[in-house]
Amino acid sequence: MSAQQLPLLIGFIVMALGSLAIFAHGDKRREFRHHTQFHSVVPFIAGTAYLAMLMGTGVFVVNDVTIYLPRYLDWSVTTPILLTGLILTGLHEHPRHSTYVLPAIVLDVIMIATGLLAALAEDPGQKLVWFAWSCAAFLGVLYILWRPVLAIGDRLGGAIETVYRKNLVFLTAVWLIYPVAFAIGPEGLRIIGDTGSLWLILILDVTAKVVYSFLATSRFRSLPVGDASGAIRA
Ligand code: RET
Repeated sequence: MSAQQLPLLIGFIVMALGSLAIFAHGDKRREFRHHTQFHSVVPFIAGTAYLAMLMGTGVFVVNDVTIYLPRYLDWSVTTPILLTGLILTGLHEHPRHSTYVLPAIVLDVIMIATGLLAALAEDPGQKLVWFAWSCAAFLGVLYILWRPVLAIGDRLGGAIETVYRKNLVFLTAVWLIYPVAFAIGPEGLRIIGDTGSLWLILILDVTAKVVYSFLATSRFRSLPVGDASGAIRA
């Protein structure tokens, strides 16, 4: 097994087991069970991507840099799921406010797609443009989470708002490290090499997907039925 394959194998195993653990432990009450479903599929998707990368499917070299295509495909599906779960929590499941979900997903998918373009771009100037564009889309996502959704959630109040705030802080803190990891990695300034970058992204992915999802779904267990007022009224 090569040095690159070990973090990929660990990623596959941790994601597969994490998916099962989240499904087994998450809240099963009617009002909250969709969060358990959302969050347990996230590591399942990531496990699929890690399996593909472990076998070398969709892994290719461009301009001396190894590009892991399954990683970007994974992120473009899992990050919208994570955002949808978080935004629904912040909006207390109110269908009236769910219009915030789509713009957040669009910005998020642009962030991942232009991140892939930044990785693929050979010209340093073009690479910088795509990196900056990806960061701009990311700021848009953070704006939606921290301004309108937080304001609506605060107005609606209740214990579910505390869950939103805790999940929001955790998600923001972890997601902010991704652009830094990209910038210092082989696709960017090449301060760390391919293997180091795989380990760093493994730690981030396990934290953002398994640890976050486990905590996020566990937090619903402490909520009384009826707290997601929008779901009950709808
Ligand atoms: C990229 C490219 C450079 C600029 C930015 C990026 C942001 C990536 C993020 C990824 C989050 C991934 C998660 C995966 C787990 O499900 C694409 C590295 C801003 C925020 C949370």
